[in-house]
Amino acid sequence: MDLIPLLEQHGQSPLASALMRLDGSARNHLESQAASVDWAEVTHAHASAGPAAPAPEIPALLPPISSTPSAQDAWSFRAHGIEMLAAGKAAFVLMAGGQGSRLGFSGPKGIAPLGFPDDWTLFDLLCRRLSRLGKISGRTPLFLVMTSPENDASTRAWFSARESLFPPSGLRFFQQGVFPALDTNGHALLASPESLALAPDGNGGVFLALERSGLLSELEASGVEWLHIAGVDNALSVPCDPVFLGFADLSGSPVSSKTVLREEPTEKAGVFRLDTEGKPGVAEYTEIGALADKRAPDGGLLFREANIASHFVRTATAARFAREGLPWHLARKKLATLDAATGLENPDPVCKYERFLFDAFPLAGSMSLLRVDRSMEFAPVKNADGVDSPASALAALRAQTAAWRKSWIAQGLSTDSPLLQGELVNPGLSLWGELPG
Ligand code: UD2
Repeated sequence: MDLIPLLEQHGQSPLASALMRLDGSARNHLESQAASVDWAEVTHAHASAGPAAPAPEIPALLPPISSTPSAQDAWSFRAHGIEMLAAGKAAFVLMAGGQGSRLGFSGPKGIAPLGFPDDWTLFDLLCRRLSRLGKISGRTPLFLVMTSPENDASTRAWFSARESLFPPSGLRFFQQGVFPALDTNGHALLASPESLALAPDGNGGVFLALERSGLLSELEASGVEWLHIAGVDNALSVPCDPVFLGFADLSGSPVSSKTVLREEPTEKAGVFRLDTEGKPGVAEYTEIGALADKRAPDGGLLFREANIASHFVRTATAARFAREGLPWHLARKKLATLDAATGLENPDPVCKYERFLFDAFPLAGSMSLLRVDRSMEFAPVKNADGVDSPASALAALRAQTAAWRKSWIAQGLSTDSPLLQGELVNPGLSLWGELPG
């Protein structure tokens, strides 16, 4: 079917009229963008999640159980995880398509200047920790970076300028999908007279993007059984953490997530929950509603397993998730856009549609939750200052270094050791406070 009638059929007459106002290369550009969009999916997203969509009824939900392994169990999980890393059975997938805009930084969050010692960025921390893991296990896990069209070039450029930090042979880049930004009537908006307003489709795009890039087949062919899929924001993130890998592999479930104890009802983190059929999932903080404050008999929050965006998913399960159409979630964002009908500036917040990767979890049947120590494992960088800021993340890194140094001195480390100098222990020297050796 020709493009114009197709657009008309899907209620996109304003875009059709915008096209008819153009000719030459401008028309070709807008036409090729419009032809690449699944307009039936756009109609579905706006109808199911848009401003006029019926509020999704919150099903009856129950709190899940998480595991907090003893030190002994953690060691055995770690030993099993290191064996798996040595055999190349796990890879690290970094969700890095989001921009550092809330930090006031216009580039990829992974390279945003944070005021850390030696100008370490979030990417620096991850590269050093992966290299340390390679030293411990004898094999550095493959490092896959999901970018978005807006930050792909600058992300790749950062890594290619630092080959000594992380070898290009161990890196793969892949782009997530984009989705049209709409006005409240569901009409596609323009970024310029000849281009659509397109935004990254949320971290739920990770499975389809892995498959479309061919990387899922490469991973399966090379014997990778587990994917550690994690957000870029967390300054304490240990990629392919062997304790987590061992725990996931021995859990018997195809999906495993790390959690921290949720004590603040207003914390901006999703909460793990079970539905009445026992299916696991996450209620995002933007949609949690009255569940946020519910209390258990012990006085603590009933839903106390906070999602820290760190998940192990079996590779075969990720391939299955890629074929599932995950639900859409609406975010209202201020975005410079033009009304397609008039070509004039759109003054209102746009309707941006995102998919969340944890919406695939109910399809897993079962999942296991590993409750970890927030002070050692979770310090996200989201805001320019205050809560979840570079300053709070640096404070967490300093506290972690202080705790490690205390245990090293107690183990007899000589006081003039380089490990006891400087502001922070180099993240490439110790992952869980083990003495480098
Ligand atoms: C995320 C989690 C939330 C909690 C919180 C903890 C989701 C949907 N929500 O909230 O439950 O764990 O983190 O800090 O996971 N990203 C992309 N592409 C996109 C959008 C996001 O790669 O299109 C990445 C982004 O770079 C980040 C991660 O996904 O690494 C989560 O970012 P977010 O902004 O989607 O979610 P957030 O931080 O509000």
